[in-house]
Amino acid sequence: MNLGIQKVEALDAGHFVRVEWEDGTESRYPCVWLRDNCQCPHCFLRSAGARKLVIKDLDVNIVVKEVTLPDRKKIAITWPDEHASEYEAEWLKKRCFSEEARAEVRDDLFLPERRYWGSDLQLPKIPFEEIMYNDESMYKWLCTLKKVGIVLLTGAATRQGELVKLGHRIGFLRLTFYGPTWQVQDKADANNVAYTTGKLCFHTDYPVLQHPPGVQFLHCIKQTAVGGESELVDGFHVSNKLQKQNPQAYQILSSTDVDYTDTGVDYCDFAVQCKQRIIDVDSRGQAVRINYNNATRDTVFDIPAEKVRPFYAALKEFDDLLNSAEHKFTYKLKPGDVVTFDNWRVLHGRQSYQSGPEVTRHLEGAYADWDVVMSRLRLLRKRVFNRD
Ligand code: OGA
Ligand code: NM2
Ligand code: ZN
Ligand code: ZN
Repeated sequence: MNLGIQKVEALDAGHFVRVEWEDGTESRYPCVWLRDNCQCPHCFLRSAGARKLVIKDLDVNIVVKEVTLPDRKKIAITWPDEHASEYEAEWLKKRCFSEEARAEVRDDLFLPERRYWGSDLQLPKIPFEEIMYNDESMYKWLCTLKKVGIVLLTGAATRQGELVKLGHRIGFLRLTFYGPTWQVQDKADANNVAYTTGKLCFHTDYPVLQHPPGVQFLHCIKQTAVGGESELVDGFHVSNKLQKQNPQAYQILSSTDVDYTDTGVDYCDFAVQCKQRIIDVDSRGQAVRINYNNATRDTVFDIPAEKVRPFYAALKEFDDLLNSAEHKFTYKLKPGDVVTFDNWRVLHGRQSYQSGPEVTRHLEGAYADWDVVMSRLRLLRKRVFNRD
């Protein structure tokens, strides 16, 4: 849809430019924004797609001297200092300031659509091989990961190193103190509760990091005969429920700074500390990240004593909802399965299993950042479907 422009004029004593499109609709652009976004080589470095103009040189009260329509595909502006700018119709259209146009661009850039689920989850599955060789499958994987929060990749080789390949396919993995990838198995003197045969209650990984990993991969290399089942729950769905059922608990969990701690040696030695809200919300109060790992929640608790019991009561309400049969999805990983999930949204756990002299269960794990995953998704959309 390459809509042309039929008319352009200055409004508001030159503080706005009004564009009338060929279909009769209009867009209004503040002049300070137009001047700031001049696309000429003096103001903009095309090779980097980045602004050269600095704020010091921007007059926030600037008005246009003249605006013209050289042809239906662009407008031209002359500024009071005779600087000349041109803006293409398509470029302007995408940057229209109307509520609807901004919502459309926002949705396109960040894919905020969520499909909530409970125990009825139809676990999305894609063969691991397809992801490695087919861009369309890769795109579908990442879109589903964003929308549903979980995708199972099936049929991977049952050896270490497959997640490194997956990481190369996306771009790169997130290195943490537990290494570029990490081995989930029963270990002597475990430096993390995950490296035992014990039950893991619902948690998100690594809330002790200021920017917890956005995406987690768990590759099943070996699975034990009895126990070791995986559990999953949609943390955003449950947060919404909590907000409705118990607004006070939601308020406490979304505002209380909880201390997390993790000390030990792995990739290198570490002594990590962080404060996180268990339910992180955006400016509109919508949950955008769950930060909850009961194992690494610190004994230090930096809140006034009288707020402590109400906090625990709120946490128990949330934990009960997470564990309700209606919300919990249970399955058992098979060797060759790679579960990929949104670690900011989906809480995961595992049932305990028998310990013994032999390693009977082995997962290789890795993390990626949402920035890297979303970047790959946008590039795939552009290359595979020729759209941006
Ligand atoms: C972990 C974890 C799940 C499992 O290592 O953080 O949650 O099934 N593991 O062992
Ligand atoms: N592991 C699995 O928050 C956490 O401690 C998550 C991280 C050890 C890499 C566990
Ligand atoms: Zn310029
Ligand atoms: Zn975990």
